[in-house]
Amino acid sequence: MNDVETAPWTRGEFERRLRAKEKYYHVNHEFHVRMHAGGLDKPAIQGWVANRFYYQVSIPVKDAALMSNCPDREVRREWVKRIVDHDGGGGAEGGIEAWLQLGEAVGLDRGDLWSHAHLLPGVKFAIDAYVNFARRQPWQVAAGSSLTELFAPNIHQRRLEHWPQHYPWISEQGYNYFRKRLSEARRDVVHGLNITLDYCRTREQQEAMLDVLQFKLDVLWTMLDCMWMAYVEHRPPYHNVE
Ligand code: AHQ
Repeated sequence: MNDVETAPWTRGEFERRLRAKEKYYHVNHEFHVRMHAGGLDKPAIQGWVANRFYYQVSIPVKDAALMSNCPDREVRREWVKRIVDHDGGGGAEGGIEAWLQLGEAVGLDRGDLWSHAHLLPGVKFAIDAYVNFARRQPWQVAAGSSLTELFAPNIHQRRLEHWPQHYPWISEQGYNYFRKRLSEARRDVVHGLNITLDYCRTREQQEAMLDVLQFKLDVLWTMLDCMWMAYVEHRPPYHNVE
């Protein structure tokens, strides 16, 4: 292979290629497109909130798994903020509590969420694959897999803009989580992107990290495929089995 095909990309070119994956972000999944256009009924919104709760409670476990592989105190002092953002602490209730309030805002009980009674098998498999990936991979690679959040502020903004007009039955308290993530996601990706750009020195590492980001994009997309089948097609697993 010639040098152009093996030389590492510049830092800027590598970041551009990471960001170019935005087109695969789950904001473009038909489930979200329909959600933001007001095309989902209440059970579908409730199903999404209940299934995403498993993602929300899995994130701090994923971040703790990453930290357990990270010997760098400076990185851990920054990365630990993600765990506190979700679990709460230091006087703050945290994102899991905010998501429970989103659950109540869409008409679910806290017990409905904590029991994971609505959790679809395929959603669980996709999220567990993400947590197990973070357990097994070098911490820098696991950090790179969080970079789907490069694209997250846009999706939180869309919910804040479109839900009130399309779903007036959702009470205002439900929006606190999305507002909270607007600033937290922006802070997190600065740290995660710098780790990723510093770590990927060779072309091989850079190309492997693009595949890692695609894996995480696939996790998010697959979650919504399962929810589409269950809540739009009304074909949840075993729907045709007596
Ligand atoms: O609420 C989200 C969140 O806390 C995180 C953490 C981060 C990670 O470590 O992978 N990713 C993420 C995401 C959150 N919300 C999703 C959404 O659509 O509301 C987006 C998701 C992500 O972009 O990975």
